[in-house]
Amino acid sequence: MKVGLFGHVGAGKSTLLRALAGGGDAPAKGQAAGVCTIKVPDERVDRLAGIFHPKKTTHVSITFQEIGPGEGELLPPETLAGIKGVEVLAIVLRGFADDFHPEPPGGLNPVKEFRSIESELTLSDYLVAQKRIERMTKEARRDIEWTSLHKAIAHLEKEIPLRKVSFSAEESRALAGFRFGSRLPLTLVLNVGEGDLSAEAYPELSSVAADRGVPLVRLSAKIEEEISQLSPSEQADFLRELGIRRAARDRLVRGAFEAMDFICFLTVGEDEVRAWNVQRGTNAVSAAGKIHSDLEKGFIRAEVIRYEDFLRCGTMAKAKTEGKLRLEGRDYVVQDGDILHVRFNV
Ligand SMILES: Nc1nc2c(ncn2[C@@H]2O[C@H](COP(=O)(O)OP(=O)(O)OP(=O)(O)O)[C@@H](O)[C@H]2O)c(=O)[nH]1
Ligand SMILES: [Mg+2]
Repeated sequence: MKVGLFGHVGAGKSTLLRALAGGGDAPAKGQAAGVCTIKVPDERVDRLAGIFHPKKTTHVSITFQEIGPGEGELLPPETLAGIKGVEVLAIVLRGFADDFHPEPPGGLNPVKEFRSIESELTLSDYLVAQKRIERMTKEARRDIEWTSLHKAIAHLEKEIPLRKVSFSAEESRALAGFRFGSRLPLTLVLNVGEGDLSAEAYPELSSVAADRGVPLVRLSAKIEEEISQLSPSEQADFLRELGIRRAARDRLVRGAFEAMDFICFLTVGEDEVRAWNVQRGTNAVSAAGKIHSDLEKGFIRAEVIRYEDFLRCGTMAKAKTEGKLRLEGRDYVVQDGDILHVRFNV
């Protein structure tokens, strides 16, 4: 999964990226946009690896990429190009000020900042759709792309981001090539000052996030960067001292998962213990296809056991005698924490 860190100049994107990368060098101001790939922390994978001692253990991985800045009337082409390459946007909003970074004229206003970014994305999509419609009109094309674009532009005109519009599978396919920015799932990141970590600074932003149905992560990028440079045990102590329950990395990953509506299922064995991410509602046969196309083509059944049930039983054999190992068909909807073993025949 690829997450774009997007936001206004100086919101703290690079600082956050360094925190996610666990220290090290990230691009300085004005240099090429930085990227970092991290393993999604998952205790279930670690515990299963402890039981199966596999040759290989694989976590889900997420790539974070800095995109930006997004300031001004229109998004510059290089910013748009960055947005097109990601699956989720994490919008970093500035909520801190100190001696070196004084408040801008008019004061800090993360809600306003978010609204302006949202309308930039919507406007940019509007222009793309409009241009394409003009072209299609000249060519007298009236296909599914044409009707889908009209549906899109009717909402964009009212400044409704495409994220909020439900398109049929056919319409989605017709629009996929445009990679509209306002269609991307969002997570908001409020970068607060060190003193605002415990208090709920900018409560209005919580209402806006709830209203939009997008996750909101509150953090101090600067503190998180400092934490990321400590040893794991020091990190735990420091987090406890500051009253932070989880490091930014965990919370941002969660936010991205929530925005994408992703769940994780697991596969186990002597060769590999692995976590896989799929969209909630994915059926067993599509989940099998994520592992390997042969498993989808030759799918017979999936043996499924809940992670918790397996831990309680300790072995697959015991789980079977206790009736915890189920046989499921192609249409079974995979749940978060399912351990899957696909029976197939090709
Ligand atoms: N006090 C404080 N300063 C911060 C925090 N986060 C970032 N800064 C500072 O704000 C400045 C800008 O941060 P960056 O991370 O470079 O911001 P950016 O969003 O990458 O900025 P551009 O790449 O120029 O768009 C740096 O000097 C940071 O040290 C924070 O949580 N608290
Ligand atoms: Mg930067």
